[in-house]
Amino acid sequence: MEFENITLTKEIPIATIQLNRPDVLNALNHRLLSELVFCLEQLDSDDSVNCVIITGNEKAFAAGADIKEMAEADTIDMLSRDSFSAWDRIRRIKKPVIAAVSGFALGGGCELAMMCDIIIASETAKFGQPEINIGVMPGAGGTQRLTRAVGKYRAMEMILTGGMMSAGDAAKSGLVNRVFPVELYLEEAKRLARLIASKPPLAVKLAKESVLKSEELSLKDGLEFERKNFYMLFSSEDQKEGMKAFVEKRDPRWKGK
Ligand code: DAK
Repeated sequence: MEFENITLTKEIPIATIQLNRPDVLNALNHRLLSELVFCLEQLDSDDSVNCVIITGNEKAFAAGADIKEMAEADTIDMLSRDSFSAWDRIRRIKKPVIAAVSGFALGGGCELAMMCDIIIASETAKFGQPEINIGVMPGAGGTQRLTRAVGKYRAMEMILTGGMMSAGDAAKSGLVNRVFPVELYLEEAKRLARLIASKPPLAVKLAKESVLKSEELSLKDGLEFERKNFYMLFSSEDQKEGMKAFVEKRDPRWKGK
């Protein structure tokens, strides 16, 4: 697939996908989302890549779904476009994905960042769900993920007023892992990606899967799910290698098996 709206840079063992529609603040049109999903799925099955970053540019991570593309749509158009399948496929990516956010992360842009596993922000990042201002409401997880991240009261205010949250407040509220000056946020996201990429890939994937399950399962069911993934890793070569390396006081050599 030829990419028109994203760029992919591999710095093995990490890869960075840059959303690339700067003239419209990276508004997420159908084509961009298709390219993003295609690229993420390719990277998910690429053994040389262990961690992925999604980023935008300094001014915008993404200012939401492309309003011009949706403006004339009716319910049947929205249903038949089936654009939710792209979002569902992003949710199924097994490798860790870091959002490196600067500038606007609004509507679908905020929802995309929240679908990532870790959010690193620049000091200029602004998060919001402004759909209320254009006559709708969040549709790609905003009411659920924002509420889980920042709590009911902050999420309710943001979603009902369409107001934006600064990077600093997002970090205080638990929506953002860390905030850096704008010249450093992408490099810091890469540093974190390289650290995660240096860990045993199978354990990383199963740990990610287990953490995500905590959003869906009761504590009892989540603990059982975690236990099964934990047991499963004892049939991996990396478990033998990791524990042997510890005993032999040397660095482990991961195989991802
Ligand atoms: N869509 C299309 N174009 C956009 C855009 C957007 N979301 N956001 C900005 N642009 C375009 C502007 O139209 C302008 O284009 P030109 O007029 O130059 O051609 C250019 O980007 C620069 O924007 P501004 O001139 O407005 O720049 P400012 O710095 O003055 O303002 C702003 C920046 C971010 C405050 C403003 O652009 C703004 O309010 N943008 C809209 C933000 C917004 O309402 N976002 C939510 C969109 S609704 C779904 C899943 C998800 C969704 C929908 C369906 N399914 C699975 C079915 C999500 C919905 C949304 O995200």
